[in-house]
Amino acid sequence: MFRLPNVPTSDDLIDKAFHQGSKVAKATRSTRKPREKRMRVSEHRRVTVIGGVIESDLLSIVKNFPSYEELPNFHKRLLEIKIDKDVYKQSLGAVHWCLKNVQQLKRETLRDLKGRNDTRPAQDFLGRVASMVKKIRKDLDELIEIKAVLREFPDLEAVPTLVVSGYPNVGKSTFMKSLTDSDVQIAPYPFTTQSILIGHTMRRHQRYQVIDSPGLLDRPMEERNDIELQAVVAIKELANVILFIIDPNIDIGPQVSLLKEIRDSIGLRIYVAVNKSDITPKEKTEQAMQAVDGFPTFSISAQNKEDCVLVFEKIFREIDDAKQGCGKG
Ligand SMILES: Nc1nc2c(ncn2[C@@H]2O[C@H](COP(=O)(O)OP(=O)(O)OP(=O)(O)O)[C@@H](O)[C@H]2O)c(=O)[nH]1
Ligand SMILES: [Mg+2]
Repeated sequence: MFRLPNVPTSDDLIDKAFHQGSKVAKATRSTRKPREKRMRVSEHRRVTVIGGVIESDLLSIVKNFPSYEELPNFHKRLLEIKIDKDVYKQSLGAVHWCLKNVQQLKRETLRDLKGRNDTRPAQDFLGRVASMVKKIRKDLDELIEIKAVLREFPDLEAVPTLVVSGYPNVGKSTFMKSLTDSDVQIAPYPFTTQSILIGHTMRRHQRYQVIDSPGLLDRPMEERNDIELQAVVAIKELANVILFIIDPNIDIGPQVSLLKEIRDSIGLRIYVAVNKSDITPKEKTEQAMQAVDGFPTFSISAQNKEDCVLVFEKIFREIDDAKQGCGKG
C-alpha cells in the first residue's frame, strides 16, 4: 500500500556513508598527481560521497513516508491505536532537520576546501556530520518501527463496503472466507483474527469490499484492547453497512448488548446473522432471533457458501435500492 523506503539505523548510515567515502578517496589518491593536489581532490570526493549517501537516504525517508495529515481517516485512527502520532511527526521532522543541515554543511565544506591547501574542513565535516546523524538515532529507530506498522495497513478501495462484526469466535472469518474465498485464518478459539482483513466479491459487475474484523467484547470502550479497537475503527470509518454475527450457542445477552452499543454509536443499518444453524437446535436459533427483534435478521451457517451469498445479496440489494453505497476509504 505505501512504498516505504529502507530506514537505516544511525550507526548503519554512518558506516555506509563513511565506507563509500573512503573507497572513492582511496581510488583518487592512487593517481599520479602531486601529493597536495591529490589530497585535496580525494577529500573533496570523500565529502561529496559521504554527504550524498546520507542525503539520499534521508531524502527518501522524508519524501516517501506519508505525512500524518495526508493519511485517510481510517489510517489515521489505526496509526493512533498503534503508535503515538506526535512521535511520528517529530521523527519525520528530525530527519528533515538532519537532511537540511547535512546539505548545508556539505556545501560549505566543499566551498571551503576549494580555497585552501590543507584538508582541515573535510576533517571537521566528518566529525560534525557523524554527530548530526547520531542526534537522530532515536528518530530513525522510531521510524523503523513505524514502517513495520504502516506496512501492515490494509489496502482500501472506494467501493461499497460490508464490515463483519460480532463477538469473538462467532464465525466472522468463516463468513468472510465463504463469501470472498479469502485465505483468512479460522480457529475454534477467540481472538483468532488480530487485524483488519479485506476481501472482495463481485456481484452484477459491481465490486464490493468485505472486511473481517477482530471480535469485540461487551465492555466499556476504555477497557478494549488494541485488537478490539481496530474493529471499532473499521466499523466507524469504513462500513457502509454492518453484518453482526451471533453465535446462539454462547451467552446471548452480552452479544445483544454489544449489538445495541454499535447501533447507538453509529447511524448505519445493521443486519444480524444468527450463525451455526447446522449444529444449533432450532429453538436456540429462534430464541436468538427473538432477542434481536427489530434488526433485519437471517439464520445461516457461515460454512455454507450459499447462505453467505444469499445474505450478502439481500443486504446489498436493499442498499442499492436506497441508493447509498460508496466506500468511505
Ligand atoms: N458448525 C459450524 N461451525 C462454525 C460455523 N461458523 C464458524 N464455525 C466455527 O467456529 C469457530 C470460529 O470461527 P471463526 O470464523 O474463526 O470465528 P471469528 O468470529 O472469526 O473468530 P475471531 O476471529 O476469533 O473473533 C471455528 O471453529 C469455525 O469452524 C458454522 O456455521 N457452523
Ligand atoms: Mg476471525
